[in-house]
Amino acid sequence: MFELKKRRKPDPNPSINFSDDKINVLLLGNSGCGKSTLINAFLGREEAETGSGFAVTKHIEVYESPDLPFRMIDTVGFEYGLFKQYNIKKDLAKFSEDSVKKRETRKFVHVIWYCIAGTAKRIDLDALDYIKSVVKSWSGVPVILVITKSYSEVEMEENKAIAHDAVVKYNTKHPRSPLNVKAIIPVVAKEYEVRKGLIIPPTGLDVLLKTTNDLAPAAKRAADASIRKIDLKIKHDSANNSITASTVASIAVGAIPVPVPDSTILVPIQTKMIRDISKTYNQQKEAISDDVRKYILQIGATTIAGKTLVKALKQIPGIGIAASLINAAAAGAITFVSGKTAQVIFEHFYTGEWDTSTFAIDSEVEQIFKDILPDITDKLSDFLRNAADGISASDISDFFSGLLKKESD
Ligand SMILES: Nc1nc2c(ncn2[C@@H]2O[C@H](COP(=O)(O)OP(=O)(O)OP(=O)(O)O)[C@@H](O)[C@H]2O)c(=O)[nH]1
Ligand SMILES: [Mg+2]
Repeated sequence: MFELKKRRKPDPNPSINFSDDKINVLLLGNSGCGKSTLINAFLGREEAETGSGFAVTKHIEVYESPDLPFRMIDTVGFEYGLFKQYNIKKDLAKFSEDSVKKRETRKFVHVIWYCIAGTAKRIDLDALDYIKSVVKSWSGVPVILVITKSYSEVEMEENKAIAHDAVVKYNTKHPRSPLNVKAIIPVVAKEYEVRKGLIIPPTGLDVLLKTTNDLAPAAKRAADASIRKIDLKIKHDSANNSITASTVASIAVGAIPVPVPDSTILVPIQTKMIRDISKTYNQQKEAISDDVRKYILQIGATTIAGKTLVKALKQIPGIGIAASLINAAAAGAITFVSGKTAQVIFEHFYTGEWDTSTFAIDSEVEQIFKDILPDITDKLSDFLRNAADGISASDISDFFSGLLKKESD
């Protein structure tokens, strides 16, 4: 929608960078499989609570140490019982959403360690599917299957084979959203006493560390790209909300019968809208934002003053709606197009695709406005032409908000 005629090359180095120096590993797995124990092993201290019996870890928690190249995010283990699972999903969704909205780089998920107890001999990869739907940055995030409590060498091989077969089966079943399993690594996080005099020492931690480290650069790039996409969608939707609210307000104002439709009555509404949009894209402090706003208001006012839009709408054959509603629709259209123009400009400034220092405000604002306007007036004309006689201002408002809903689907 709203394709601009003039295409510019995107900047290969977008200005937004989300990740910091460390990557974050999300640990998932059944309760009691040893996630927190594994974390303590890497930290070199007993920081995460561990234990037997009931589920021990109660909250999502981020652990780090200056000596480690990654942070570890401990989670509540899966348990049988849907209520608990629902809570995990909700908590993870919130955790992940905050990471993007609040730029909490400690919470971005770069790599997943999906832990399976070496004694389990079965593996439920569907649990990962379930998590996939809530972890925002998930799009091909690399997964390492960590087989914990791998005390027996015989079982170790057996478990690796079980895990391998499960992944192949899963990916055959889900060809469009395969799991990006990069390695299957058996570990013993803490020494294990089989019997007096027979102690299994920690193993596999070095392999897990190196494998995770090797994945870091690509994982970081992938996470950055997907987070950038999510961030932009949040901003785009928020700008759309400002546009809808202001369009609805303009329609209400435009429907008041006055002899001549006057653009000045729309100025306060549009000013606030454009300010809000510039703020959404963090552009409110940029000197250019004031000028962009002025030019948009000016071109909007000229369009109304020219009355070409009102005339065009009145000339729709067979249209039987009141003149005040035509004015309302025109007012809505101008505010809508003004908002979209602001959104296009500030969004491109935000992503770094357009450079503010070379942006020729006077000509470009007008060009973008004029690129968007015909598409909207065409759709509006179609809508009015097909509208029933009893159409009201709120139907016109619904038409405009419907355009934005279609866009986000
Ligand atoms: N000796 C030994 N014990 C382990 C190992 N891994 C886990 N355990 C034991 O298994 C039990 C459960 O471990 P936790 O680390 O608490 O398991 P968790 O996955 O964090 O469990 P939840 O927090 O309930 O999800 C504890 O008693 C641990 O001491 C290991 O490598 N060696
Ligand atoms: Mg735990």
